[in-house]
Amino acid sequence: MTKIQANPDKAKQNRLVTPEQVEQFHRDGWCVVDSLFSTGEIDTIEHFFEDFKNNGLAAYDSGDKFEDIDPKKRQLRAMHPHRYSEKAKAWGLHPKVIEVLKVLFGKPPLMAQTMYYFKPPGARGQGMHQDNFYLLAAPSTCIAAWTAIDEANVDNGCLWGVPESHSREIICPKGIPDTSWMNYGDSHVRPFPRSAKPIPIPAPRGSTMFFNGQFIHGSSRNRTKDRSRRSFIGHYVDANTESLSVHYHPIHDENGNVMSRIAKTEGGGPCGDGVGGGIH
Ligand SMILES: O=C(O)CCC(=O)C(=O)O
Repeated sequence: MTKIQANPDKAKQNRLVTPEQVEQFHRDGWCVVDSLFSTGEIDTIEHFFEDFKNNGLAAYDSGDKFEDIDPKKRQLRAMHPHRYSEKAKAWGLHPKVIEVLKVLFGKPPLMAQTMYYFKPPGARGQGMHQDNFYLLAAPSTCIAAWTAIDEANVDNGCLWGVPESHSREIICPKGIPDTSWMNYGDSHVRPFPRSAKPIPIPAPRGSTMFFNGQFIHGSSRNRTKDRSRRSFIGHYVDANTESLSVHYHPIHDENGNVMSRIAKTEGGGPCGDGVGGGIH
């Protein structure tokens, strides 16, 4: 795998992300950037998805409808909403998010996926994983831009991540999955490395967390009785990407054009067929 290279000159020229945030991204695997979306845009996204959940589309996990999913058992999330709505596509390609991704990748980004997590009170967490186990972007990796629609903290199920884990290769699963909440085994990261210590990463409403596709992360259960933990997420690859899992095509450039030259990986990548490369 080609690692994402830090480019200090590009970082200095940019006003949306500080050199310290860029340094943290390259050192720890993530950084949180405030206010790329305006308050009005966050309100609009929130209202859009409150309507979206009532539109009867089979746009959720496994092609199910919103009402088919029990959030205590499965992730309640719209999958690829940009394929259904030009508005969701425009939020995925938000110029300020694209600008920050250019600095972090050091190259123009391409959009491979969007998601919207509803995570209502009581909803389960998500096991620890590395995104590029699923996306299989090659020769480099992907970056996630995860925007908090509600303030996210330990109580309502914020993200947790393992500092510096992005310098690892993709971990291939061994043994039997453990399916308890925020377990370290219901994903591909098993056995969970003893040296890896996840920390909570709280995020204010409207802030965007960027993280590397090798970064080990997951999220905790929403333990509140009255607060959702909603988030809008985009996954991106860089313009030099040669191949990507078939599940993430079509891929869009920053102007929304489809990039058809990128090969579709049908198998499971480094962990073998039937293991990696699925929908994430
Ligand atoms: O928002 C969450 O709970 C998990 C999101 C996630 O794992 C991702 O975007 O890769």
